[in-house]
Amino acid sequence: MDELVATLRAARHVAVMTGAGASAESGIPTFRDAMSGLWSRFDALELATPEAFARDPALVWGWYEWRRMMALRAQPNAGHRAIAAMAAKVPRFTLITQNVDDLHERAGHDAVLHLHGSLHRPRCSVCALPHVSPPEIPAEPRNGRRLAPPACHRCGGPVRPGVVWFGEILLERTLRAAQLAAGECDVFFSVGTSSQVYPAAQLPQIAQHAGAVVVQVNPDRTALDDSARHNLRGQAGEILPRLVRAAWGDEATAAAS
Ligand code: BJW
Ligand code: ZN
Repeated sequence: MDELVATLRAARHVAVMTGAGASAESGIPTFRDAMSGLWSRFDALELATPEAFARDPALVWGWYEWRRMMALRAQPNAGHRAIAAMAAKVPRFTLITQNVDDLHERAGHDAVLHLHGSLHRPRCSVCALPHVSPPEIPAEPRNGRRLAPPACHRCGGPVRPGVVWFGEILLERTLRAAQLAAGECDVFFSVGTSSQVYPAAQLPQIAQHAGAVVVQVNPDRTALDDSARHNLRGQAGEILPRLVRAAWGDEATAAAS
């Protein structure tokens, strides 16, 4: 920890990339443990594809509505708040997430690079018109229910979740900005991701090749273990507040809570 604390205090640009593990302590299941209750008969990786939506839109839309309701009811956790506290302490900070919830924004970030899109920006699957629904009170998540997607207000096509599925291209300007930050930062954190999905999994490699110190926060081993300079083994909500306190003192985390 001492070496890392000194590196962090001297850093001019810190980049953090989060994955599903960062939201796990807010009660949102990780992607690879994702299916609980009635959804456990499905494979999450098979629902997150354009082919699944084309085959059975109500199945896929129902699953995403279940997850959207869970995300609306969840609150940012100590890990999200520690990342916000770190952002306030370093001269330049870039936050990249693979997550489709808005818990980083609700912890205080206004410029999050959402590599895989958002649960809260549905659009027409035919003409791409953003779909605006009336304000709502988040309902009890409906586990395992099929639900017909709404129809587009312009062309009547089925509305789809505003996320990036397997085989789809990431938004170019978002990916570019993330790659640029990875290549320019002094310290790159990979938090709560299994590092299996590309091109996100390339970002710590870009950072390392450009000379940054790569830090991983994860209770389990991942594909990144061998190349990360520091493997902080544990939950993001415990490790990150401890690290921020060690680097900048108690008031740094108090300001973010
Ligand atoms: C904790 C914790 C706690 C628990 N604290 N940690 C190059 C090589 C090989 C294949 C490809 C390649 N380039 C592209 C591909 C194909 C594909 C891909 O990567 N496949 C791999 C599986 C091999 N990629 C794509 O298709 C991408 N598109 C693309 O590249 O276009 C060009 C192209 C297309 C086709 C061929 C070639 C090029 C798009 C990828 C989109 C991924 N989309 C999803 C769904 C998003 C919407 C949704 O949420 O439903 O994104 S899939 C899913 O995985 C989701 C996640 O964001 C993503 C990553 O998952 P993550 O975050 O790592 O979650 P988990 O569950 O895997 O891990 C959680 C971790 O947390 C674990 O390690 C726990 O231990 C840890 N944890 N509690 C800290 N408290
Ligand atoms: Zn349309």
